[in-house]
Amino acid sequence: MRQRSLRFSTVVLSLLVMSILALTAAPALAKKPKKRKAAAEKAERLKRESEARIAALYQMAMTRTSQIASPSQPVIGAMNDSGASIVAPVTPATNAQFLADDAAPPALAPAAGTLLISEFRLRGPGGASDEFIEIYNNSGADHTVAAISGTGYAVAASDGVVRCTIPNATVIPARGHFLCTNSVAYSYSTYPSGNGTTATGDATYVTDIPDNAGIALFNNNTGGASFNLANRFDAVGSTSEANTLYREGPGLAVLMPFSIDYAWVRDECGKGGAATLLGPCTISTPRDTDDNATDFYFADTNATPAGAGQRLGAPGPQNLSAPIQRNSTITVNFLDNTVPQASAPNRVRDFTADPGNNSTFGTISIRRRWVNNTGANVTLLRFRIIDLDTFPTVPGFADLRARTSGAVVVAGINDSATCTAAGQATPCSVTVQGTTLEQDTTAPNFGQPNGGGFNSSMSAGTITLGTPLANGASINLQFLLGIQQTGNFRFYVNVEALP
Ligand SMILES: [Ca+2]
Ligand SMILES: [Ca+2]
Ligand SMILES: [Ca+2]
Repeated sequence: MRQRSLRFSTVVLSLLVMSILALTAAPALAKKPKKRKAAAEKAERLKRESEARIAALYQMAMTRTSQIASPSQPVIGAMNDSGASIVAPVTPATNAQFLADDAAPPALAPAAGTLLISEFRLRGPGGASDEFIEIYNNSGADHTVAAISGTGYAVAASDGVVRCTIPNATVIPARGHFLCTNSVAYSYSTYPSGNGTTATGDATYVTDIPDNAGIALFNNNTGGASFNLANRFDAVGSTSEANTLYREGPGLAVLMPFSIDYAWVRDECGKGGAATLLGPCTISTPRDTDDNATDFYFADTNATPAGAGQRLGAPGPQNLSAPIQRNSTITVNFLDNTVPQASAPNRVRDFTADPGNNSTFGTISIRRRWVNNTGANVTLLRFRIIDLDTFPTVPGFADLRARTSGAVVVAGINDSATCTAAGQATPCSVTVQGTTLEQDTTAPNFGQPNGGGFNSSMSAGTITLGTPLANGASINLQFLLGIQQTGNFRFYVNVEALP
């Protein structure tokens, strides 16, 4: 059979990435004011918040204007391989914070949206209790837990019973995570996390959460009447959840109780996990429209039809030690800026059939140079797939499977920046390091035998505590994708790094 070559779309703009960041409010976590001053201070706070919202909207308008005026701008820091020109990544604005103010009272009632449930499952290969609930700090500022009552924030199910407490004084880093797991059967504890750590629970519980039940995060663990809408950060549940306190909007699709390796994942691209939407991601942090069905997608390692559509992907539980999204400070370049993005060495097509490795129609290797602009040594570097074309297949669209790859040496580079970073003059020969599909292969899990998809992560294993990537230094990396069907494709990742 004659193989078709891949076709590529030619879309360019990213409009909303920084706008979303700019609109994110920091929690105001000052000391509790005296009661007699409370009313006056509340009025003052409301005034400040109003001004801040106007400032944020103004900044958003400015950001949009400047981005529209620069049509070659790629998704910032993320890898755009749907056709955009990644020639000169711009330096994005800082994560502007508008509500942090030492004089403000604690923004704890309700503070909805400050912390989110970003990923979870209520069953897995380990059975009904193979559960985790991942909490995400949806702001550009560290969040210090300070409950309005009790000993911390609570992750509770719709039976009103606290599963995990996030203890008072816990600091959840800006854009960081906290992981709550059911210690009876949680099975993802060997999935990589931070330096020397894996995705173990930061807090654990033992009481099963029923399939399709709702869960919520509250600003206290007192329970009872204190679990109410005003005290709720976030909630997610299915359409079969009767108590609206434990879901947002009509709810998620009801899952059949299959003990599969799945997760509900909050969309970080803005396309809701759509299989056939080419073009840039419109966001790069977890989406929260307060409508669960819009904000989450379902994925599992076999693309199982379980009631919520099919989508190849994987769980990616993140805990306090996990690397944090660094799209704005770890920037991406072509491996060789003197040739088009679809040409070698920036993109290398291998037509060799390799069905055993999910590459029936060969592979595509996407090669980029990443620059550490964080201002510090990077000691851990990985990439989370937030959008791609994969299984199930759709006519005209590719079916790509993320694979582990090794290092390759690439000669004939004429890009002076790439050569300089490698300590050479042009033309030069550089090493492009491989990336590793991160999996949990400890029973009862089988890793990702069909290859990586949505929410899978790929690590740059040469970056470690002992061999960090210095500030200003580069690393050349390849991302190897098996091709099970040719066609149009896109492939977007978020950068996750420590510190
Ligand atoms: Ca369960
Ligand atoms: Ca929400
Ligand atoms: Ca996650």
